Amino acid sequence: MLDKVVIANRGEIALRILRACHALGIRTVAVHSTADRNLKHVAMADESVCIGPAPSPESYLNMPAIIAAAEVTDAQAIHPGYGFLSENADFAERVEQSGFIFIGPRPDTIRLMGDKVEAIRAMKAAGVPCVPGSGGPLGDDPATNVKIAREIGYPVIVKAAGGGGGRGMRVVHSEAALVNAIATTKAEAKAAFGNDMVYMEKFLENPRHVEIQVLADGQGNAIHLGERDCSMQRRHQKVVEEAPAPGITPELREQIGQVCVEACIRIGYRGAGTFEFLFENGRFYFIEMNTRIQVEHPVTELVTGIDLVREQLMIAAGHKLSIKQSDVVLRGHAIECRINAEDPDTFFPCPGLIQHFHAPGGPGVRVDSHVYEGYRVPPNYDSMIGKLIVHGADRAQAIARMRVALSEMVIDGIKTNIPLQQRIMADGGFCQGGQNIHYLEKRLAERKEKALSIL
Ligand code: MV4
Repeated sequence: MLDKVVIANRGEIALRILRACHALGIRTVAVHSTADRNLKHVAMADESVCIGPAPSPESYLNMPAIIAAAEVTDAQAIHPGYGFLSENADFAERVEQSGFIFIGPRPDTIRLMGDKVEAIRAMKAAGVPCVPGSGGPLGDDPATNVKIAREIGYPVIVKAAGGGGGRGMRVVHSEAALVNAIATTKAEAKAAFGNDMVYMEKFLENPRHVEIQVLADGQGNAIHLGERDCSMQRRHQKVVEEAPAPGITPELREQIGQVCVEACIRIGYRGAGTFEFLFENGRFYFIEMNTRIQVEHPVTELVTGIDLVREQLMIAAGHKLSIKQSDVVLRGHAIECRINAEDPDTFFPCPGLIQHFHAPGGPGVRVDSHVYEGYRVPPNYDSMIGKLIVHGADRAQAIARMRVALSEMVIDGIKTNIPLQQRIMADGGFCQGGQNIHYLEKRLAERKEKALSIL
């Protein structure tokens, strides 16, 4: 087993990684910015190293500082968590070149998935169903691009190869707007990602976001852990996630899951990974692959009973997968509400001092959070301060447990989105299940209209 791991992240995921390490008897090194000296996992880690000032580029994105921390503490491996350097192929490469284990896929795999055109090409070749599209980068000839769009059929979406997660894309509804839209998207992509390559897909108007979790050992073995529905989102930020996805039959799950497993084996995938799909009219369309542990991984853990971070550590230590596909049995239903330090109506971030904190509890309730009474949420980072995750025998019980848990949770001193989560758990459309990616934003827009008409 590994004997010492550097946790190259902060907040709840740093604490989550620390817990998985300690449960395996692995010692931990917390690396943190000057603003994060009081993080819970820093106090709990065997060792800690300050790697720079508050701004992320100088601390959590500072590759030499993180690798130096691994050197001075004589650690063996680096866990990048999510965000920050987690999907940076150059970082993974530098970690390996410095003689450490990067807890994640091989650098080449990260690089492949970071180029969305190449990722789609590889997945299509591996038999994964993709959105009808250009099947490669768009060239400079307007007539050719007009022809491609005609064949796909409007509306189409132009996406940056270097984008992902909703950055660098533009919907085009008519031929008149196409050539300009491609030029604008290319210019934006060049400025944002230093890469002006763009591609085209059929724009799916009302899809759900359904993703498949996989584990692979890079030694020829891979399994899938079913799906998560992440359609409840606002501005590409997920708000609520759940597993399983409402309405996905066991047959459909096994079919798409097996396709993902075969793709993992084909590309020699190693570690935890997520295949992101749009799901519309009963069909899956691959859009991107995430090569990291994801924020919403706990809903999969609760329905499968598998500790995903433990598995990441075991795979990084060189073990073969110990779980067979037939061992993976989904039980009940899990829901995660992201808890953000933000105004529940305006979504404006609200950092500050937490004066009172009470975590909910009871059967099937899990709180993944680093915050505590007296903790000051710094203004420098993402506003997510924790996740409330519940498990129930079925979706109705999970919702009931989430309502109780949200009502028990006390975070005083700062504004949080708990009131928003309570409204979602009371919403008829959410309770029905299976809403598409536009549902939450539509409901929020309606609510805003009503508030304005009163004033
Ligand atoms: C799409 C799409 C419709 N059709 N691609 C947004 C995030 C990025 N991962 C891909 N995204 C989308 N790609 C086609 N061909 C709609 C979205 C999209 C979306 C996807 C998942 C979750 C939320 C979303 C919100 C808006 C748009």
